[in-house]
Amino acid sequence: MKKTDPIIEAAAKVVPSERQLKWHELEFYAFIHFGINTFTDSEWGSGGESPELFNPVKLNALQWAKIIKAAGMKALILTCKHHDGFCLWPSAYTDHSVKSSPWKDGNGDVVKEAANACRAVGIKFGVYLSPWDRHELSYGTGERYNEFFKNQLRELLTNYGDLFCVWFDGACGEGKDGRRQEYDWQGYYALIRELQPNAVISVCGPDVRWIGNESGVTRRSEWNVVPWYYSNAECVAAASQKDDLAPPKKISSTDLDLGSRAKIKKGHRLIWYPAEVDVSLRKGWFYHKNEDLTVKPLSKLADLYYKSVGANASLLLNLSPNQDGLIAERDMETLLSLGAQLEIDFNENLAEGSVMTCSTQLDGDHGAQNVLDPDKSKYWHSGMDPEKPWIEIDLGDDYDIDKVVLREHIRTGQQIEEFTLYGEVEGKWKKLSEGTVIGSKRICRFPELRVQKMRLVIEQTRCFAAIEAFEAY
Ligand code: FUL
Repeated sequence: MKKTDPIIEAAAKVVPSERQLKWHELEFYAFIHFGINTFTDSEWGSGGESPELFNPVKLNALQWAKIIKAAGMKALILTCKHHDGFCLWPSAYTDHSVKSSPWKDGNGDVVKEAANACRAVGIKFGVYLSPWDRHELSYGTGERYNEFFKNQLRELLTNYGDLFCVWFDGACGEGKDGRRQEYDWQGYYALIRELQPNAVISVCGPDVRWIGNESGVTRRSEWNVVPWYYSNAECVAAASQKDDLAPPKKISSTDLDLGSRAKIKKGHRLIWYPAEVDVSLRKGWFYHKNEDLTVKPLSKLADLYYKSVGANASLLLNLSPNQDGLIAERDMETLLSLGAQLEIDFNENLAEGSVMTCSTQLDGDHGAQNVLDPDKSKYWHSGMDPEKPWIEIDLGDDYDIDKVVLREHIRTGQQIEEFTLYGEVEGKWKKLSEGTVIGSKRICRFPELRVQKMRLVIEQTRCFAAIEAFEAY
């Protein structure tokens, strides 16, 4: 039996928390950027905007939720407060909110409407709360602002039902001579764990990692297991857009290699810190009429989906309701066509009912047939330190296939470092696809081929191979 390096062995033992496992299952969900910026035609408000401007007369959160669901997304994260400090809920700690606006005579609550709409259609709800607040006078005072921020956070954590996510943005454009606020991250996290223990804390938080750009680009290998310091990378309030004055940092979410053997060999403590791709349907995050023509076409969206969800990263697609409080026609049509396209793409799993074999297995309970069982606790396990183990599928007949979906059993960690997928053509194995990590989900796409048998070879793994699902389309 070959001896595995102790550091690699340690990496192979890092596993996700229950809340992260639940988050992995969501795969594709929506951001909504909506607020005072929607009414001032800007992306970053100054904090000096009048709440009088906020009046989305036709606001219909049910329209948002229904479109999100029809597009194939499973949750929504709402910008409850962006950098301008305007709150979409009637916070008791500031007047800079919906309660000072003409909308519903100051009696409205967008957060409540959005949370209820999500519940009504059966998707999850999460909150975005910008730590950087350009309106709040106590910003920059240290403890006083931290108390204010925790009070607002508590309102969101207690009044809107179960949250699946709290999204903290690292952006801060105060500049060199601006106010400097030291955030009490640990205090924020403790409050979230206490009041919403199932919610992941994303970006400036320990559970979900920012992909490192806002254009939907993923790395060749998105590792879930990375050195711990990446969970701090965004917390320095200096890492996002428009932040030209920030000093270059040594550790960055944009690093190309986060978790390869070479990276983790340095022996730093390792954590489960999976990636999320945040990208907007339009050019900007907020609605601007003059960006109506920038709505991404279906082909681009499908590509984004395959390159994120299909490459072990979740996709957080941003929508921008307009001044009426509605998702505009063009955006809606594109989203509905995306939902329809995904349904067609994954309409019938041709692997169902097939026969699986394998080169090696841990024991009688971990055979290859398990990968066809929808029960997530059943998986193929190769046994320890295997030499290029494989599983093979016999579809029982010839089928035209152009996609194979693979899932590692991540409950037992992320193990696979390299794989090749073959199809049998006229008695010979032809390479269909190859890649590095599989992780939570890998979608292999290749030119359509008529095949009956396919073989997945695990070329390199950390300690063993554990595959939970093999699907063919
Ligand atoms: C960035 C912000 O500055 C943008 O306005 C937007 O909210 C994006 C999701 O994150 O850091």
